[in-house]
Amino acid sequence: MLSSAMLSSARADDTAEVSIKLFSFNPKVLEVPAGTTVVWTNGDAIEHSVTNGVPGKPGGVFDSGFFTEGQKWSFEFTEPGEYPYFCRRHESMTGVVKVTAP
Ligand SMILES: [Cu+2]
Repeated sequence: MLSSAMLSSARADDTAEVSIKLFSFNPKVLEVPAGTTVVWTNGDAIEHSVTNGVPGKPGGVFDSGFFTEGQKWSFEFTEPGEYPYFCRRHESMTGVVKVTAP
């Protein structure tokens, strides 16, 4: 049985989703408030990565490593700012997470 305290602590807006399909991140530009966990889901039958920075110049904030079809990887963004990212294996694949003040 759910108590009212449990209900009030459940925050459905704490996560945001990015799908990876046909060698692209969707949405390519995602804006979220600080404290949001972003979940990437790979819908391609090939490995991709979600790597902070720009191709050839990783930023070092996050790097998923390679993950494949049906797998998910998530990262919680706690600091406002702009976080570009790319796939290490397919450098035409780029995206941005824009984190605003909560
Ligand atoms: Cu890739």
